[in-house]
Amino acid sequence: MYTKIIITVIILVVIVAIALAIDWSRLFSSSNLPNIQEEIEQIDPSEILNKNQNQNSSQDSSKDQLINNSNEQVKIIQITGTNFVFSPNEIRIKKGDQVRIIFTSNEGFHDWVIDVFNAATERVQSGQTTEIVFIADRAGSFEYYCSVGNHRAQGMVGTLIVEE
Ligand SMILES: [Cu+2]
Repeated sequence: MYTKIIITVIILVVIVAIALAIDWSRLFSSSNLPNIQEEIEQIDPSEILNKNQNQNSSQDSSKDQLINNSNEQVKIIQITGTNFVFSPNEIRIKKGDQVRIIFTSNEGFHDWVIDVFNAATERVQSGQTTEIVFIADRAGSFEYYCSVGNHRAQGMVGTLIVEE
């Protein structure tokens, strides 16, 4: 009677040991490595997305801070570009103004660049609009231009006048 119970227990222990051994071999077998890699790949894009979102939100908040910290008004200036003219080609603002350039291409591939304030929009195709914000912290008369191809040489320029 006792020997039967002992034999049964031994058999059960052996079965459990075999089951554990199979699980361990699965864990360390190379066949599971692709699954692990898939999990890593599935996680990484979302982490990157989150990082991008964080960067975007921090950029947005820094822009908001710029706007909030400035006592001057935000000057919203709409500019259009065609081949090869800016309209308007003269803009007057006050020193310290925060400037929001809203640039639309009505014809061709263009951008809006002003070196002295280190400001440049994206390059946009006809029908597209882009914008950029900067602070005009220097008085003077400065040229803005389109940096695409030879557009600047073809006269795609204008003057930003920053008054004291
Ligand atoms: Cu251009």
